Amino acid sequence: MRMKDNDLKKIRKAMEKTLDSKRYEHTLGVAYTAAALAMRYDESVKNAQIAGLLHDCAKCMSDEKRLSICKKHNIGINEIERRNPFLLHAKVGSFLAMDEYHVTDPDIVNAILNHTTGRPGMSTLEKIIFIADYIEPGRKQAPILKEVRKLAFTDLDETMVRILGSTLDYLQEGGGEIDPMTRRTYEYYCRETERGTQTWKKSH
Ligand code: DGI
Ligand code: FE
Ligand code: FE
Repeated sequence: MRMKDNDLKKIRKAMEKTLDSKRYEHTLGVAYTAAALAMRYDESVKNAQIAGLLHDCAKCMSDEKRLSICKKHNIGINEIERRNPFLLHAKVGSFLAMDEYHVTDPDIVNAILNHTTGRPGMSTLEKIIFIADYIEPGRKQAPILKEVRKLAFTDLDETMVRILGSTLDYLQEGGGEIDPMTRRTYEYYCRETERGTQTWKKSH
């Protein structure tokens, strides 16, 4: 599909086509929530919408397809990703954002790339997408949702700590394999918020 990287309407239509309806609804929720956070934190509202719309663009395809895209385009896969190929939807999504949807802004590409595990030293846009993904109106389950929905509009770094701590707990309890990046991101934002080595680390 030919489009300029700022063509919101075309990106939305493309997502409606490529995603299933549940994921498309989630995508719209993330885009609007990211836009609201961008208003709050003086970021580009348009970039937040583009990144929000595209963040899960590689979600509705088979693991085989994600792996074959990586192979074809020499995108490196680590051991964790090989064992948990769903994690690749972020990496493959950031590739497709550039290759298929003609996004050139590296901050938008990084926001898609790092939306699942985060990374130490995220940009404001990266944090906005990570957080919007978690708090968008369609999300229902997470026990800390009410609290972080409010906190997101007060302090992004504190919100990162709360979300990552809860995700690590969830993975620990459910036996999910933890990507070292998820833990590194958590520890980084604990330090950033000067809460030291705190709750999650203490108990594990
Ligand atoms: O794609 P979404 O469902 O909208 O959201 P996402 O890309 O943030 O993925 C959420 C899932 O990713 C959630 O179930 C927790 C999981 N996750 C986050 N960090 C890790 C992880 N899963 C594993 N196995 N390891 C991680 O480090
Ligand atoms: Fe995702
Ligand atoms: Fe998502």
